[in-house]
Amino acid sequence: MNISHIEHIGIAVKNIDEAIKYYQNVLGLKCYATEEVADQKVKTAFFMVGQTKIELLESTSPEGPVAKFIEKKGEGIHHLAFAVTGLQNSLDEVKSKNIMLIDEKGRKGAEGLNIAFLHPKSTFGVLTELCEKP
Ligand code: CMX
Repeated sequence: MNISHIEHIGIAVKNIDEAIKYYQNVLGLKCYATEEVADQKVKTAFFMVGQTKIELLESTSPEGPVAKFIEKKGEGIHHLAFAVTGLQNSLDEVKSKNIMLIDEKGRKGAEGLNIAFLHPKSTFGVLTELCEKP
């Protein structure tokens, strides 16, 4: 596994517009992009902090993973994403170590990254994402 840095921290919110105001007006961070990821049923907003991003996530459907997470656990940190080189090799390695994968192969995520998730039941309760620039 070759992790270079924390690519982003995903935070589940009920209302992304209200949350953006907090990050901008209170923390003084700049929202540099927003994007809807239809596949994941989320609207996202991004803030850069050093080389790490904060990704706000609002569900676009009551059936989406973020809506289900908020229903169960409330708003808060939803996932941790690591930047890797060699996404498929990393997934193969993780699988060989008996960690449960949600995605066996990379797929397109926000900002055009190739992404894959590891199941929180295998990763000490933290939904873990591996990302690679295409
Ligand atoms: N962090 C930690 N635990 C989580 C979790 C999360 N984000 N989401 C779910 N869980 C836990 C639940 O609490 C539950 O635990 P218990 O069995 O102890 O109650 C267990 O995982 C199963 O949860 P569930 O509500 O039954 O949900 P599902 O099994 O249907 O799905 C998961 C869970 C993680 C497989 C699903 O949310 C998933 O595939 N996530 C990956 C995709 C995703 O989250 N996309 C949104 C972000 C997209 C982006 O960043 O672009």
